[in-house]
Amino acid sequence: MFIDKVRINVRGGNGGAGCMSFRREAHVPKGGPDGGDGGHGGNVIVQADASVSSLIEYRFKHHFKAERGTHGRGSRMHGAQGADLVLKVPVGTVVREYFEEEKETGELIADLTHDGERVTVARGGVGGRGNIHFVTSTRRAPAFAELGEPAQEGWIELEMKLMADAALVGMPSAGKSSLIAKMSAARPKIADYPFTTLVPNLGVATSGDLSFVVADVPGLIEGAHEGRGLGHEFLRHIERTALIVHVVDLTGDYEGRDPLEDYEVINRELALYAEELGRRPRIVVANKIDVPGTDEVCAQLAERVRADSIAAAGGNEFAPSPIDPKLYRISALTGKGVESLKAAIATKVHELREAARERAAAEVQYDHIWEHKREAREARFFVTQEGPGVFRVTGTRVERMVVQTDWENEEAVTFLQHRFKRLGVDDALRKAGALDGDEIRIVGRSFEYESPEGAVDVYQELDL
Ligand SMILES: Nc1nc2c(ncn2[C@@H]2O[C@H](COP(=O)(O)OP(=O)(O)OP(=O)(O)O)[C@@H](O)[C@H]2O)c(=O)[nH]1
Ligand SMILES: [Mg+2]
Repeated sequence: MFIDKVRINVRGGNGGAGCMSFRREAHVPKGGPDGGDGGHGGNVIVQADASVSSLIEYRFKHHFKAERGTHGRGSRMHGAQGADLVLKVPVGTVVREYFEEEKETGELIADLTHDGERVTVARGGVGGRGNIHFVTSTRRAPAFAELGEPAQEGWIELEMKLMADAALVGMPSAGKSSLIAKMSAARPKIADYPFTTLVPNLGVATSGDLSFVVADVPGLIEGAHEGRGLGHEFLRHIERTALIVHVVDLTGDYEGRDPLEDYEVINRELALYAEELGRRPRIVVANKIDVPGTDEVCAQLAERVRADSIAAAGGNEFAPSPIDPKLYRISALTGKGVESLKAAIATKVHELREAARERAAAEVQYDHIWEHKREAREARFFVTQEGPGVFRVTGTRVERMVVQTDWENEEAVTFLQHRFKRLGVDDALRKAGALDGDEIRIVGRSFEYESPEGAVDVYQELDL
């Protein structure tokens, strides 16, 4: 079918460790620090690519990892950066957070609707800084360096959604499948009973040197927005198409239905499903003009479309309107009028695509938004009391700092204490009621708490 969904685990590359080293030269007895930085780990990036048509690649392989950064070395030599891992997905892929343990989908990370659009889903770890960075007026020979930062890791959900440029919508038996068959190489089933089409058909139509993807959606009926008929699920797909091509059956399906009434019903259903769908750019098509006796109703429909177009432009006849003022008269059976309809759709689709591309370039910066959200979340930390005199501090950034510290090295630990103080961890502990001598746990480490003015001493490594 048209929805394809996979869940994968992504992990950036860890940062390389910074180096602790001192210059050694024959004639210099004790050289200054010269330990280089570790290289940054690579990121995992999801990128929309027009040449990829499915998520099949992610069906069987679920773990993806970018390259790690290498360690820094002496003589100020920096480690190499790990390469990014770019996962290519079809245009129209929605990327979300996924929580594997809870089996729950989280926030939207990105909706990749354009070729080349990308988002970083797991950042590589920053390389640890070498000891040359930790020189201060009082610390001339820092005998420590930072370890590399562990990379981000997590599950994401990729969902591919049907991406057609134009969707043919209308009542059952309006001739939507007949029309897609005339416009493209698609060969859907065509029959004189309603709901012949059960799943959308896709076709590629070409007009001059422009081409577009058109979808033939199952017929909509009154109440479709609340689940009547088959239309509801497919209204969801229409949400993603730039242009709606509304096909009206001039014969009222030989059932004596009023085509004008049909036209209103479909407009209403679209608007009720999503207000925004009611304002989506639209082209109206009158089908079955080959059937005698349809001229009058066709003229009435043309008048209605013109009026709706003006209304949609805010009552100004000369302003651009999302509804094409022209009614396209065709016969999907004989092919009459189909070429000029195709040309109109192609032109409109290309206009809309250009506009969307500009919009995407101007405003949609998923990386920015997502990064920001994630950073805010990671900067948070929490203090919980685990028992009498025992507190635990949790939070991504705080925990990462602990992991990045070389615990064998006293200077490195002192440096960590300064960072904690700056972040407000000490204050938060005091507010939570920690007293001198209490035990503070962070990831697998344990500290003795001393009031913020004093120092925090490490006294043991917990075996958790
Ligand atoms: N005379 C005439 N008949 C048409 C025309 N277009 C379609 N039909 C007939 O109308 C009936 C329905 O056509 P389909 O193309 O299956 O209609 P549909 O809109 O796809 O219908 P559903 O899939 O059921 O929603 C068939 O018998 C077609 O042959 C036309 O332009 N003129
Ligand atoms: Mg059909």
